[in-house]
Amino acid sequence: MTIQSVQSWPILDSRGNWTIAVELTLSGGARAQAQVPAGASTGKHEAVALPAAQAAANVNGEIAQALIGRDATSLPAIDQLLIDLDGTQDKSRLGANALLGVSCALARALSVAAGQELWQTLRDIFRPSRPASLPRPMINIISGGLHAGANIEFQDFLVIPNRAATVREFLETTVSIHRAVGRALREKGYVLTGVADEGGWGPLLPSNETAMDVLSSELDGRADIAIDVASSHFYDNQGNYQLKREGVVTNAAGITDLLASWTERYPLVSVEDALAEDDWEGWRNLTQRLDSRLQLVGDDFFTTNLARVRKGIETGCANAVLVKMNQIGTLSETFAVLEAAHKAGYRCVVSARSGETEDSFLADLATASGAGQIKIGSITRSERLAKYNRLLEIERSDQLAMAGPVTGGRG
Ligand code: 2PG
Ligand code: MG
Repeated sequence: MTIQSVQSWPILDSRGNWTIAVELTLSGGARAQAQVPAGASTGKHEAVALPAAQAAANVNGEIAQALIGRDATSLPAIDQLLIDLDGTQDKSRLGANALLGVSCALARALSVAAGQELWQTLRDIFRPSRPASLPRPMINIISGGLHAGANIEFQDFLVIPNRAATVREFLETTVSIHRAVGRALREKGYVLTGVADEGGWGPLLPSNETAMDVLSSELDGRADIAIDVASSHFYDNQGNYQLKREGVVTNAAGITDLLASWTERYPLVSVEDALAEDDWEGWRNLTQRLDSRLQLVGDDFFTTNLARVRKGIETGCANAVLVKMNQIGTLSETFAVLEAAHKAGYRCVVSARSGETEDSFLADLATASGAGQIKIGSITRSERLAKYNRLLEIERSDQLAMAGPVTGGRG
């Protein structure tokens, strides 16, 4: 079976920005598409996405030329060919978005050719050391930072429905909490202008702590809390974290103290990017202090980059990895990060971007890899629901266990 054609064209993402779709056809006639997302709070060490028109032109030109007629049966071999063809460390010549679109479209075409579910094909190709399972989600309820007009600095306030036993149950719980929080925000008189980039509320609040207060008051024991501090985006590169809305300037130790105090006051179990992307010393201290109490997730800190994840493991930084395919650019490299993290006892959270498409690929990726957790935004906006609804579909048709609750701390 060979690759017969590869084509790409610009499409719009959920923020109305241009991204790309890629369609790939195999010699047997199987054909499939993939769409590529884009971040707003991007990490400095992410692979480079080129403007959509340029990325599409690269797929239609140089990449198609290199792939047409090639054996399609080994996705890792095609990924390696793409990496070599690009030839840069950061995928800046052909574009990480161009490479990822091709990698994902090929995976899907192979699943069509095999008459399998996408998650089964991914599992068979990459054979992860953990069994496939439905991921437990962390679901956005209140947004701040770059996803909500910088109303407050911390970017995501999410719930983990730890008591739910099925996808349907965790969605029911979350819909009810999302509504209750919306009602509470209105009753308290906070300005609400619809939903933010990931479908959570983006209220004008006086402080980050207010978001924790409002969210925790509506949980009723049904869920725990996760946050994404996304701290690189309010860090001045000189040791200072600027909480402008509260008129406070603090440092790594100050943020660590704040989080430690929040573990005592709220059902907080997971914190992402508590500290800036290159503050390795701060991360080590944070991990020493809170490793047993919190899941400490690296997003901008790791950028799904194997070298950075390995360095984090060796130096005792963080205890979990946020996994975003477009931060690195191919499926093979994404699975390499998942494997390295799991082998070291680090947990993984498969994540969407704030600029998403209606592609549901992540639901299959999280299931196939046994990642255990997924972060794809809130329970409004169709680019989010495409993924939740795909999880419902997988749950309905396949006998898969749901990953266990997310506890604070390692283990
Ligand atoms: C994050 C993501 C998703 P973005 O920071 O985790 O919430 O945001 O895609 O803007 O980087
Ligand atoms: Mg993040």
